[in-house]
Amino acid sequence: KGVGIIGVPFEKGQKKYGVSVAPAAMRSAGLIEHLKEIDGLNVVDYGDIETVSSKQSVAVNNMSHLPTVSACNEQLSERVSQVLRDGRIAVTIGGDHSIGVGTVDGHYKVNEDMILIWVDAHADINTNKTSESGSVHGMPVALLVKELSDYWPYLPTMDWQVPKFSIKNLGYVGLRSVDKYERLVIEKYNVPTFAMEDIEEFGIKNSINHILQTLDPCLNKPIHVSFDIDSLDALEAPSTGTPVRGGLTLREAINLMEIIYSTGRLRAIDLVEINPALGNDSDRKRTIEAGLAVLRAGLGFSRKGTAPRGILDL
Ligand code: DIR
Ligand code: MN
Ligand code: MN
Ligand code: MN
Repeated sequence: KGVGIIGVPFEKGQKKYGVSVAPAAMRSAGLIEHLKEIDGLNVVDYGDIETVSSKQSVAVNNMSHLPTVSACNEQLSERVSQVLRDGRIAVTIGGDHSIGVGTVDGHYKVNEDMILIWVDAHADINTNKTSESGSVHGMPVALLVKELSDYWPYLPTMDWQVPKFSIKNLGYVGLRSVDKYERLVIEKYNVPTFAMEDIEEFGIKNSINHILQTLDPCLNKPIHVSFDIDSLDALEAPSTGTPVRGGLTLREAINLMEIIYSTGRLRAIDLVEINPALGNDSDRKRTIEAGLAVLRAGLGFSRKGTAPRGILDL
């Protein structure tokens, strides 16, 4: 059982300073050590993606920093593929959520039958025509899915990324801030979605099981979880760029990740939008701890404690 860690110190998919510091902050909070404490988990750090500001001056209407976002994701996609080909679970620490383009693209290249669980307060399925912010972190899902490719103009610098992933393999958990056209797309394609009101009704366990069952009735496909820390309630994870009240408790998020882990098919986790520059020390600490808890739950940490190696050792 192995995992490969990738850091992506990237923040050009949104407008606030600080989300690029998250990989360093997570590492100094003991990310690698904490994961190594999980029974039988072999952890390799694949380092950080080099993020450079692109010199290319292409401008696409209502899409900020596209060449820079594209350059980062092109490298990230390769790195994720490499980790997966090494037989490891790819754990990517963002960075803002625009890096979901690279992680999912990289995963799809290795596992074409993958399903994608997008855990977020937001649906991130705007195009440059529907976005009210022009920030690419609100657009990664729309860039990835082939069904929406006709809704985009030609995107210079993005030729490396051909959308092949089908929206039929996507599910949402935690939504509570969905833009008008995003809702239209979700309804048009009938994307299995457990927004907060649905989680209230069915509970987190039934919600995720229903999504897994719907996307993959035979229950044998590789799973990718793209986890935006703002899916958590703003009280649980205050240090994030677009916090929304009324979200998942950390207990629900841990349980969600435990359930997905227990399928034995979780192949990639993204943890994005932690912004250590926002809030005070206590906010920062709480948010990073929440992120660590989510990752550990997704990688097999048991809240019951570590199993003894052999009963006779006692
Ligand atoms: C909004 C906010 N829907 C947008 N999206 C965020 O900018 O498109 N995603 N914050 O994480
Ligand atoms: Mn997001
Ligand atoms: Mn979000
Ligand atoms: Mn966000």
